[in-house]
Amino acid sequence: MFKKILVANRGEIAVRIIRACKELGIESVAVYSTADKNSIHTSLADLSICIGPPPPNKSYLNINNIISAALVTNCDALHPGYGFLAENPSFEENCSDNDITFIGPPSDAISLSGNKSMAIEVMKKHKIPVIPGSSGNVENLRQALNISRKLGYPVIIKASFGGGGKGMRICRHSHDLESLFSLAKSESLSSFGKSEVYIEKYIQKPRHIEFQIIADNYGNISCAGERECSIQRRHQKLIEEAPAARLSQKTRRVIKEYAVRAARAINYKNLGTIEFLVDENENFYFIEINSRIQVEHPVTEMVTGIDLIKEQIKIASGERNAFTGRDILASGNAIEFRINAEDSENNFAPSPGKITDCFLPGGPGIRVDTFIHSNYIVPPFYDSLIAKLIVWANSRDEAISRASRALSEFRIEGIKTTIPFHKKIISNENFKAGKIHTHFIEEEFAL
Ligand code: MV4
Repeated sequence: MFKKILVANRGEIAVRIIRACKELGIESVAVYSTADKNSIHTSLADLSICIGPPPPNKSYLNINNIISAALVTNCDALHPGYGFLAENPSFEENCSDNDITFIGPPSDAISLSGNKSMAIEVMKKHKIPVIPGSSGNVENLRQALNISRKLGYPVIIKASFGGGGKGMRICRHSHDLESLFSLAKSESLSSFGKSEVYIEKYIQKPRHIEFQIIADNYGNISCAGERECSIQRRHQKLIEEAPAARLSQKTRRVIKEYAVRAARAINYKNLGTIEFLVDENENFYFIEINSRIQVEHPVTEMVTGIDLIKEQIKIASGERNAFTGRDILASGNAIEFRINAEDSENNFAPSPGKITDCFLPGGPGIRVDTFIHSNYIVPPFYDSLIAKLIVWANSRDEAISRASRALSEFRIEGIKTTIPFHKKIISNENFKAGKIHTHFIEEEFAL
């Protein structure tokens, strides 16, 4: 097992990883930008090192500074968390060149996951259902028109190296294709440095359901069930739950098998997520792979009892998948609410600043993953996620009542948060009935 892990992240996920290290008896090293000098992750870790000034490019994205911090502190492993460098294949290579074990998949699996059109082609070869579309990238407008005519409109143009909805355009009529095709390409180029795009048939109001994979270095692959992630606004997830509401046991079992097959197809290692779109008739389609631990991992932890961060660390150190040959069962329902420092009454504008007073909910079935406290100053430089409220209960109805109780206990003064918006969502009748899909927020709240 590792002796010392460098935690290459900040905020709640840095705290989460440090907690797992402590429970495993592993020393942890925090890194911080000058904006985070007094952030709680620096004091929870055994050691902390400054890696630069506030802008992410100069600190949490600075590979040289982070590798140097790991080397001077004699770390034998590094956990990237999510965001920042977590899905950068060169970062993994840089770690391994310096004999630091990257806690995550090898660089080739990270690269393939990042190349969405190529990942889809690999899945097609392995008979995993994908959305009808271009086979690979679409090179020019003539090709785009041909493919779209064959698929039938509406179609969706997607950035091959994209994410977060950037470089994505829905096209409803052939006469819009020329402008939308070039818009998608130029947005891809400016956002990701690569202009490649591919085209798929557009699925109306799908659900976004993702499956958690646990894969060791010896080909033992398990699936820890699914997370329903459809409640999103402008490609930012707001609420996630496990298990998915209104998904038949049969479909769940079938997709689980495909998720394991998908991980096997790309020789995946460590933890990862296979994302699917599911339509009204429970037709399902592979869309992409996430080669990192995800923000929403706690809902899986709450229903399975597995500590996913500890599993990542154990697998990276060479241990075998502890769940080989066992069916991982989900018990009860868990729902996660992302508490962002944003003003949901004002177009979700960022709301950094001083938290003058703070009280976290507790009691049965409540978990709060956070780094905030009274008098903490939320810096303006980073992601607006400041806390995750995760509720667990025996049923979805009970989880929603519990969430309502916990959200009303939650007190964060001095800045605006998404808590009031969460209260509105959970009192919505369609949400309560589990009638959710990726366009739920815009339909129900005109956002
Ligand atoms: C789609 C889709 C419909 N049809 N693909 C969004 C994030 C990215 N990972 C995949 N996404 C989607 N892919 C096909 N073929 C719908 C989405 C989608 C979406 C699209 C437009 C506006 C908001 C959306 C929210 C969630 C998912």
